[in-house]
Amino acid sequence: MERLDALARHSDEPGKLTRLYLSAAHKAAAEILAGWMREAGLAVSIDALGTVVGRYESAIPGAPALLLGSHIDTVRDAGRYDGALGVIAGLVAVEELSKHRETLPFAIEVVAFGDEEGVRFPTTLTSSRALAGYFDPAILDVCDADGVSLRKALIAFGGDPAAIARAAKSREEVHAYIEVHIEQGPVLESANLPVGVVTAINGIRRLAVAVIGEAGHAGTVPMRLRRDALTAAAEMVLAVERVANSLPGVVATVGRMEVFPSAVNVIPGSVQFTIDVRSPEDTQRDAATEEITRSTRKIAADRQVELSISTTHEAPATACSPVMIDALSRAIKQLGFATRLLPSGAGHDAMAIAQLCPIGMLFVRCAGGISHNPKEAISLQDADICVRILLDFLRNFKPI
Ligand code: HGY
Ligand code: MN
Ligand code: MN
Repeated sequence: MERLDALARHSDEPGKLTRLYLSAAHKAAAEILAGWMREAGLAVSIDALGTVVGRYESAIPGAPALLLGSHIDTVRDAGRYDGALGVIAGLVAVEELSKHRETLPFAIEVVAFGDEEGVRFPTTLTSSRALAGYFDPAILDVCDADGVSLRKALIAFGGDPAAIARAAKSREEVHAYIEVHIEQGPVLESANLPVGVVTAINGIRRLAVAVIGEAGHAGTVPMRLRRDALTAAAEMVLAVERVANSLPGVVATVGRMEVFPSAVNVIPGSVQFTIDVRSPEDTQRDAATEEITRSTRKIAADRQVELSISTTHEAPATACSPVMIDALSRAIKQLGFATRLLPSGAGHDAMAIAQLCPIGMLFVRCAGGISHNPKEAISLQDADICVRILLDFLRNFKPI
Protein backbone atom coordinates (compact mmCIF):
# COMPACT_ATOMS: atom_id res chain seq x y z
CA MET A 1 0.00 0.00 0.00
CA GLU A 2 2.92 2.37 0.74
CA ARG A 3 4.30 1.71 -2.73
CA LEU A 4 0.95 2.59 -4.29
CA ASP A 5 1.00 5.81 -2.27
CA ALA A 6 4.59 6.47 -3.40
CA LEU A 7 3.67 6.01 -7.08
CA ALA A 8 0.64 8.28 -6.61
CA ARG A 9 2.97 11.15 -5.70
CA HIS A 10 4.22 11.26 -9.30
CA SER A 11 1.69 13.31 -11.22
CA ASP A 12 1.68 15.75 -14.14
CA GLU A 13 -0.84 17.94 -12.32
CA PRO A 14 -0.14 19.37 -8.85
CA GLY A 15 -2.69 18.47 -6.20
CA LYS A 16 -4.22 15.58 -8.15
CA LEU A 17 -3.10 12.31 -9.72
CA THR A 18 -2.76 12.61 -13.50
CA ARG A 19 0.05 10.51 -14.98
CA LEU A 20 0.04 10.63 -18.76
CA TYR A 21 1.89 8.39 -21.19
CA LEU A 22 5.57 9.39 -21.70
CA SER A 23 5.29 12.34 -19.31
CA ALA A 24 7.86 13.29 -16.65
CA ALA A 25 5.60 11.69 -14.04
CA HIS A 26 5.44 8.48 -16.09
CA LYS A 27 9.24 8.49 -16.32
CA ALA A 28 9.63 8.98 -12.56
CA ALA A 29 7.11 6.24 -11.75
CA ALA A 30 8.80 3.85 -14.20
CA GLU A 31 12.19 4.49 -12.61
CA ILE A 32 10.93 3.99 -9.06
CA LEU A 33 9.27 0.77 -10.14
CA ALA A 34 12.46 -0.41 -11.88
CA GLY A 35 14.35 0.22 -8.62
CA TRP A 36 11.88 -1.82 -6.57
CA MET A 37 12.07 -4.63 -9.13
CA ARG A 38 15.88 -4.66 -9.00
CA GLU A 39 15.80 -4.74 -5.17
CA ALA A 40 13.49 -7.76 -5.47
CA GLY A 41 16.10 -9.53 -7.60
CA LEU A 42 14.39 -9.12 -10.98
CA ALA A 43 16.28 -8.42 -14.20
CA VAL A 44 14.81 -5.11 -15.33
CA SER A 45 14.47 -3.59 -18.80
CA ILE A 46 12.41 -0.74 -20.22
CA ASP A 47 11.23 -1.51 -23.73
CA ALA A 48 11.01 0.75 -26.79
CA LEU A 49 7.57 2.06 -25.78
CA GLY A 50 8.44 2.65 -22.11
CA THR A 51 7.03 -0.59 -20.68
CA VAL A 52 8.95 -1.62 -17.56
CA VAL A 53 9.62 -5.38 -17.59
CA GLY A 54 11.00 -7.16 -14.51
CA ARG A 55 11.96 -10.80 -15.14
CA TYR A 56 12.17 -13.40 -12.35
CA GLU A 57 14.11 -16.31 -13.79
CA SER A 58 12.82 -19.84 -13.70
CA ALA A 59 14.60 -22.98 -12.47
CA ILE A 60 15.05 -23.53 -16.20
CA PRO A 61 16.97 -20.46 -17.52
CA GLY A 62 15.32 -18.84 -20.52
CA ALA A 63 12.03 -20.66 -19.89
CA PRO A 64 8.84 -19.06 -21.23
CA ALA A 65 7.31 -16.54 -18.84
CA LEU A 66 3.99 -15.97 -17.18
CA LEU A 67 3.28 -12.24 -17.55
CA LEU A 68 1.84 -10.38 -14.54
CA GLY A 69 1.02 -6.73 -14.74
CA SER A 70 -1.15 -3.79 -15.67
CA HIS A 71 -0.67 -0.09 -16.47
CA ILE A 72 0.91 2.83 -14.57
CA ASP A 73 -0.63 5.66 -16.56
CA THR A 74 -3.82 7.18 -15.17
CA VAL A 75 -6.83 9.25 -16.19
CA ARG A 76 -7.02 12.90 -15.10
CA ASP A 77 -7.63 13.39 -11.37
CA ALA A 78 -7.40 9.62 -10.97
CA GLY A 79 -7.50 7.16 -8.14
CA ARG A 80 -4.25 5.47 -7.16
CA TYR A 81 -5.25 1.84 -7.64
CA ASP A 82 -6.51 1.69 -11.26
CA GLY A 83 -3.60 -0.05 -13.01
CA ALA A 84 -0.88 0.38 -10.39
CA LEU A 85 -2.44 -2.25 -8.12
CA GLY A 86 -1.89 -4.94 -10.76
CA VAL A 87 1.77 -4.03 -11.15
CA ILE A 88 2.50 -3.80 -7.41
CA ALA A 89 0.54 -6.99 -6.62
CA GLY A 90 2.64 -8.82 -9.24
CA LEU A 91 5.86 -7.34 -7.84
CA VAL A 92 4.97 -8.26 -4.23
CA ALA A 93 4.05 -11.84 -5.19
CA VAL A 94 7.38 -12.30 -7.01
CA GLU A 95 9.24 -10.64 -4.13
CA GLU A 96 7.76 -13.28 -1.82
CA LEU A 97 9.05 -16.07 -4.08
CA SER A 98 12.42 -14.38 -4.46
CA LYS A 99 12.78 -13.89 -0.68
CA HIS A 100 12.48 -17.64 -0.17
CA ARG A 101 14.59 -18.45 -3.25
CA GLU A 102 11.55 -20.26 -4.58
CA THR A 103 11.74 -20.84 -8.33
CA LEU A 104 8.98 -22.17 -10.56
CA PRO A 105 9.13 -24.22 -13.78
CA PHE A 106 8.48 -21.00 -15.69
CA ALA A 107 9.81 -17.45 -15.53
CA ILE A 108 7.65 -14.54 -14.38
CA GLU A 109 7.74 -11.11 -16.02
CA VAL A 110 6.12 -8.25 -14.14
CA VAL A 111 5.09 -5.66 -16.75
CA ALA A 112 4.04 -2.02 -16.28
CA PHE A 113 2.41 -0.62 -19.41
CA GLY A 114 2.36 3.13 -19.94
CA ASP A 115 -0.61 3.79 -22.21
CA GLU A 116 -3.78 2.01 -21.21
CA GLU A 117 -5.98 5.02 -20.47
CA GLY A 118 -5.36 6.72 -23.81
CA VAL A 119 -5.80 10.16 -22.23
CA ARG A 120 -2.79 12.01 -23.69
CA PHE A 121 -2.92 10.74 -27.28
CA PRO A 122 -6.02 9.83 -29.36
CA THR A 123 -5.02 6.17 -29.24
CA THR A 124 -4.52 3.60 -26.50
CA LEU A 125 -3.11 0.19 -25.55
CA THR A 126 -0.02 1.17 -27.58
CA SER A 127 2.50 -0.45 -25.19
CA SER A 128 0.57 -3.67 -24.62
CA ARG A 129 -0.17 -3.96 -28.35
CA ALA A 130 3.55 -3.55 -29.05
CA LEU A 131 4.41 -6.32 -26.57
CA ALA A 132 1.74 -8.50 -28.22
CA GLY A 133 3.40 -7.85 -31.57
CA TYR A 134 0.85 -5.76 -33.40
CA PHE A 135 1.86 -2.16 -33.02
CA ASP A 136 0.58 0.15 -35.76
CA PRO A 137 3.49 2.46 -36.75
CA ALA A 138 0.99 5.04 -38.03
CA ILE A 139 0.17 5.96 -34.44
CA LEU A 140 3.67 7.39 -34.01
CA ASP A 141 2.31 10.42 -35.85
CA VAL A 142 -0.75 11.08 -33.67
CA CYS A 143 -0.35 14.24 -31.59
CA ASP A 144 -1.39 15.26 -28.10
CA ALA A 145 -3.34 18.46 -27.32
CA ASP A 146 -0.07 20.46 -27.51
CA GLY A 147 0.74 19.10 -30.97
CA VAL A 148 3.53 16.84 -29.68
CA SER A 149 3.65 13.64 -31.75
CA LEU A 150 3.83 10.29 -30.01
CA ARG A 151 7.16 9.71 -31.78
CA LYS A 152 8.63 12.95 -30.37
CA ALA A 153 7.32 12.22 -26.87
CA LEU A 154 8.70 8.68 -27.05
CA ILE A 155 12.19 9.90 -27.98
CA ALA A 156 12.10 12.55 -25.24
CA PHE A 157 11.09 9.81 -22.77
CA GLY A 158 14.09 7.72 -23.84
CA GLY A 159 12.11 5.25 -25.93
CA ASP A 160 13.23 4.18 -29.37
CA PRO A 161 10.73 4.16 -32.27
CA ALA A 162 13.20 2.10 -34.33
CA ALA A 163 13.28 -0.66 -31.71
CA ILE A 164 9.54 -1.15 -31.35
CA ALA A 165 9.58 -4.46 -33.19
CA ARG A 166 11.96 -5.81 -30.52
CA ALA A 167 9.37 -5.08 -27.83
CA ALA A 168 7.18 -7.84 -29.26
CA LYS A 169 7.10 -11.20 -27.48
CA SER A 170 6.75 -14.37 -29.51
CA ARG A 171 4.05 -16.87 -28.55
CA GLU A 172 6.82 -19.31 -27.49
CA GLU A 173 8.22 -16.80 -24.96
CA VAL A 174 5.03 -16.50 -22.91
CA HIS A 175 2.60 -18.90 -21.27
CA ALA A 176 -0.18 -16.49 -20.33
CA TYR A 177 -0.96 -13.04 -18.92
CA ILE A 178 -2.61 -12.39 -15.58
CA GLU A 179 -3.82 -8.91 -14.65
CA VAL A 180 -4.93 -8.01 -11.14
CA HIS A 181 -7.16 -4.93 -11.29
CA ILE A 182 -9.69 -3.12 -9.12
CA GLU A 183 -13.23 -3.97 -10.23
CA GLN A 184 -14.16 -0.32 -10.81
CA GLY A 185 -17.76 -1.36 -10.21
CA PRO A 186 -20.09 -2.30 -7.30
CA VAL A 187 -20.59 -6.05 -7.84
CA LEU A 188 -17.98 -7.50 -5.45
CA GLU A 189 -18.79 -5.03 -2.69
CA SER A 190 -22.52 -5.78 -2.94
CA ALA A 191 -21.72 -9.54 -2.89
CA ASN A 192 -19.46 -8.93 0.11
CA LEU A 193 -16.53 -10.61 -1.68
CA PRO A 194 -12.90 -9.42 -1.76
CA VAL A 195 -12.14 -10.72 -5.25
CA GLY A 196 -13.76 -12.00 -8.43
CA VAL A 197 -12.68 -13.61 -11.72
CA VAL A 198 -13.29 -11.84 -15.01
CA THR A 199 -15.07 -13.82 -17.72
CA ALA A 200 -14.77 -11.30 -20.57
CA ILE A 201 -13.92 -7.64 -21.23
CA ASN A 202 -16.47 -5.45 -22.98
CA GLY A 203 -15.64 -4.29 -26.48
CA ILE A 204 -14.89 -0.57 -26.91
CA ARG A 205 -15.15 1.91 -29.76
CA ARG A 206 -14.00 5.54 -29.35
CA LEU A 207 -15.01 8.27 -31.80
CA ALA A 208 -13.74 11.83 -32.31
CA VAL A 209 -16.53 14.18 -33.46
CA ALA A 210 -16.11 17.67 -34.93
CA VAL A 211 -19.13 19.98 -35.43
CA ILE A 212 -18.51 23.04 -37.63
CA GLY A 213 -21.09 25.87 -37.48
CA GLU A 214 -20.42 29.59 -37.76
CA ALA A 215 -18.94 31.84 -35.10
CA GLY A 216 -20.86 35.08 -34.71
CA HIS A 217 -21.66 38.03 -32.51
CA ALA A 218 -23.76 36.88 -29.54
CA GLY A 219 -25.62 40.16 -29.55
CA THR A 220 -26.40 40.78 -33.18
CA VAL A 221 -27.18 37.47 -34.91
CA PRO A 222 -30.91 36.59 -34.66
CA MET A 223 -31.55 33.07 -33.30
CA ARG A 224 -33.12 31.83 -36.57
CA LEU A 225 -30.00 32.79 -38.56
CA ARG A 226 -27.49 31.04 -36.32
CA ARG A 227 -25.44 27.90 -37.07
CA ASP A 228 -24.47 27.39 -33.48
CA ALA A 229 -22.01 24.45 -33.18
CA LEU A 230 -22.56 24.03 -29.45
CA THR A 231 -26.36 23.73 -29.42
CA ALA A 232 -26.01 21.21 -32.25
CA ALA A 233 -23.39 19.28 -30.27
CA ALA A 234 -25.56 19.41 -27.16
CA GLU A 235 -28.44 17.77 -29.05
CA MET A 236 -25.98 15.13 -30.35
CA VAL A 237 -24.77 14.37 -26.82
CA LEU A 238 -28.37 13.70 -25.74
CA ALA A 239 -28.80 11.49 -28.82
CA VAL A 240 -25.80 9.42 -27.68
CA GLU A 241 -27.46 8.93 -24.28
CA ARG A 242 -30.83 8.08 -25.87
CA VAL A 243 -29.28 5.42 -28.15
CA ALA A 244 -27.38 3.82 -25.26
CA ASN A 245 -30.54 3.72 -23.15
CA SER A 246 -32.39 2.02 -26.01
CA LEU A 247 -29.95 -0.89 -26.45
CA PRO A 248 -29.53 -3.48 -23.63
CA GLY A 249 -25.97 -3.87 -22.37
CA VAL A 250 -24.70 -0.80 -24.24
CA VAL A 251 -23.05 2.12 -22.42
CA ALA A 252 -21.99 5.32 -24.18
CA THR A 253 -20.22 8.37 -22.80
CA VAL A 254 -19.27 11.83 -24.03
CA GLY A 255 -16.36 12.47 -21.68
CA ARG A 256 -14.59 15.35 -23.30
CA MET A 257 -15.80 18.44 -25.20
CA GLU A 258 -14.00 21.53 -26.45
CA VAL A 259 -15.82 24.64 -27.64
CA PHE A 260 -14.20 27.16 -30.01
CA PRO A 261 -13.56 30.06 -29.73
CA SER A 262 -15.04 29.67 -26.21
CA ALA A 263 -15.80 33.33 -25.47
CA VAL A 264 -18.80 34.59 -23.52
CA ASN A 265 -20.03 36.80 -26.37
CA VAL A 266 -19.27 34.61 -29.40
CA ILE A 267 -21.65 32.06 -30.90
CA PRO A 268 -19.58 28.83 -30.89
CA GLY A 269 -18.16 28.26 -34.36
CA SER A 270 -16.94 24.71 -33.77
CA VAL A 271 -17.04 21.98 -31.17
CA GLN A 272 -14.99 18.79 -30.77
CA PHE A 273 -16.11 15.95 -28.53
CA THR A 274 -15.40 12.28 -27.87
CA ILE A 275 -17.77 9.30 -27.76
CA ASP A 276 -16.93 6.05 -25.96
CA VAL A 277 -19.32 3.16 -26.76
CA ARG A 278 -19.10 -0.25 -25.09
CA SER A 279 -20.94 -3.53 -24.92
CA PRO A 280 -20.24 -7.20 -24.12
CA GLU A 281 -21.69 -7.94 -27.56
CA ASP A 282 -19.87 -6.51 -30.57
CA THR A 283 -23.08 -6.63 -32.64
CA GLN A 284 -24.81 -4.39 -30.08
CA ARG A 285 -21.86 -2.02 -30.03
CA ASP A 286 -21.99 -1.81 -33.85
CA ALA A 287 -25.76 -1.18 -33.77
CA ALA A 288 -25.26 1.58 -31.23
CA THR A 289 -22.50 3.17 -33.29
CA GLU A 290 -24.64 3.08 -36.44
CA GLU A 291 -27.64 4.65 -34.68
CA ILE A 292 -25.48 7.33 -33.06
CA THR A 293 -23.92 8.15 -36.44
CA ARG A 294 -27.35 8.33 -38.12
CA SER A 295 -28.84 10.55 -35.40
CA THR A 296 -25.90 12.96 -35.28
CA ARG A 297 -25.87 13.28 -39.08
CA LYS A 298 -29.61 14.14 -39.04
CA ILE A 299 -29.11 16.77 -36.31
CA ALA A 300 -26.23 18.27 -38.32
CA ALA A 301 -28.40 18.45 -41.47
CA ASP A 302 -31.37 19.99 -39.62
CA ARG A 303 -29.12 22.59 -38.06
CA GLN A 304 -27.03 23.19 -41.19
CA VAL A 305 -23.72 22.49 -39.47
CA GLU A 306 -20.95 20.27 -40.82
CA LEU A 307 -20.09 17.06 -39.04
CA SER A 308 -17.04 14.78 -39.11
CA ILE A 309 -16.76 11.53 -37.12
CA SER A 310 -13.63 9.38 -36.97
CA THR A 311 -12.85 6.20 -35.03
CA THR A 312 -9.84 6.69 -32.75
CA HIS A 313 -9.86 3.35 -30.92
CA GLU A 314 -11.44 -0.04 -31.42
CA ALA A 315 -11.10 -3.21 -29.35
CA PRO A 316 -13.48 -6.17 -29.72
CA ALA A 317 -15.08 -7.85 -26.72
CA THR A 318 -12.37 -10.15 -25.36
CA ALA A 319 -12.94 -13.46 -23.57
CA CYS A 320 -10.63 -14.60 -20.77
CA SER A 321 -9.15 -18.09 -21.09
CA PRO A 322 -11.32 -20.78 -19.43
CA VAL A 323 -8.08 -22.41 -18.16
CA MET A 324 -7.08 -19.14 -16.45
CA ILE A 325 -10.61 -18.65 -15.09
CA ASP A 326 -10.50 -22.14 -13.54
CA ALA A 327 -6.96 -21.70 -12.17
CA LEU A 328 -7.81 -18.34 -10.56
CA SER A 329 -11.10 -19.75 -9.21
CA ARG A 330 -9.21 -22.66 -7.65
CA ALA A 331 -6.75 -20.32 -5.96
CA ILE A 332 -9.64 -18.24 -4.58
CA LYS A 333 -11.35 -21.39 -3.24
CA GLN A 334 -8.01 -22.47 -1.75
CA LEU A 335 -8.06 -19.32 0.39
CA GLY A 336 -11.61 -20.09 1.49
CA PHE A 337 -13.53 -17.53 -0.54
CA ALA A 338 -16.51 -18.07 -2.82
CA THR A 339 -15.71 -17.52 -6.50
CA ARG A 340 -17.64 -14.83 -8.31
CA LEU A 341 -17.36 -14.66 -12.10
CA LEU A 342 -18.12 -11.28 -13.66
CA PRO A 343 -17.61 -9.35 -16.92
CA SER A 344 -15.47 -6.22 -17.11
CA GLY A 345 -17.17 -3.02 -18.28
CA ALA A 346 -13.77 -1.32 -18.18
CA GLY A 347 -11.12 -1.88 -20.82
CA HIS A 348 -7.70 -3.29 -19.90
CA ASP A 349 -4.29 -4.07 -21.37
CA ALA A 350 -5.41 -7.70 -21.21
CA MET A 351 -7.50 -6.99 -24.35
CA ALA A 352 -4.30 -6.36 -26.27
CA ILE A 353 -2.33 -9.25 -24.77
CA ALA A 354 -5.20 -11.64 -25.60
CA GLN A 355 -3.94 -11.46 -29.21
CA LEU A 356 -0.66 -13.03 -28.02
CA CYS A 357 -1.58 -15.58 -25.35
CA PRO A 358 -4.34 -16.72 -22.95
CA ILE A 359 -5.38 -14.02 -20.45
CA GLY A 360 -6.89 -14.05 -17.00
CA MET A 361 -8.00 -11.21 -14.73
CA LEU A 362 -8.48 -11.10 -10.97
CA PHE A 363 -10.76 -8.27 -9.83
CA VAL A 364 -10.35 -6.71 -6.39
CA ARG A 365 -13.26 -5.07 -4.57
CA CYS A 366 -13.11 -1.28 -4.48
CA ALA A 367 -15.07 0.98 -2.16
CA GLY A 368 -18.46 1.94 -3.59
CA GLY A 369 -17.28 0.66 -6.99
CA ILE A 370 -15.82 4.14 -7.43
CA SER A 371 -12.97 4.57 -9.95
CA HIS A 372 -11.54 7.20 -12.30
CA ASN A 373 -11.96 9.37 -9.21
CA PRO A 374 -9.56 10.26 -6.37
CA LYS A 375 -12.02 8.58 -3.97
CA GLU A 376 -11.01 5.20 -5.45
CA ALA A 377 -10.05 2.93 -2.52
CA ILE A 378 -9.28 -0.67 -1.58
CA SER A 379 -8.69 -2.18 1.86
CA LEU A 380 -5.33 -3.46 3.11
CA GLN A 381 -7.04 -6.80 3.80
CA ASP A 382 -8.22 -7.13 0.18
CA ALA A 383 -4.79 -6.12 -1.11
CA ASP A 384 -3.30 -8.87 1.07
CA ILE A 385 -5.88 -11.42 -0.11
CA CYS A 386 -5.25 -10.69 -3.80
CA VAL A 387 -1.49 -11.23 -3.40
CA ARG A 388 -2.06 -14.51 -1.49
CA ILE A 389 -4.36 -15.69 -4.29
CA LEU A 390 -1.79 -14.67 -6.89
CA LEU A 391 0.90 -16.66 -5.02
CA ASP A 392 -1.30 -19.73 -4.81
CA PHE A 393 -2.10 -19.34 -8.52
CA LEU A 394 1.63 -19.09 -9.39
CA ARG A 395 2.64 -22.09 -7.26
CA ASN A 396 0.00 -24.25 -8.90
CA PHE A 397 0.14 -22.86 -12.44
CA LYS A 398 0.65 -25.57 -15.02
CA PRO A 399 2.00 -24.06 -18.25
CA ILE A 400 -0.50 -24.64 -21.05
O1 HGY B 1 -11.57 3.27 -20.29
C1 HGY B 1 -11.35 2.24 -19.69
O2 HGY B 1 -12.18 1.38 -19.60
C2 HGY B 1 -10.03 2.01 -19.03
O3 HGY B 1 -10.07 2.57 -17.75
N1 HGY B 1 -8.99 2.64 -19.80
MN1 MN C 1 -7.19 0.30 -15.62
MN1 MN D 1 -8.84 3.28 -16.07
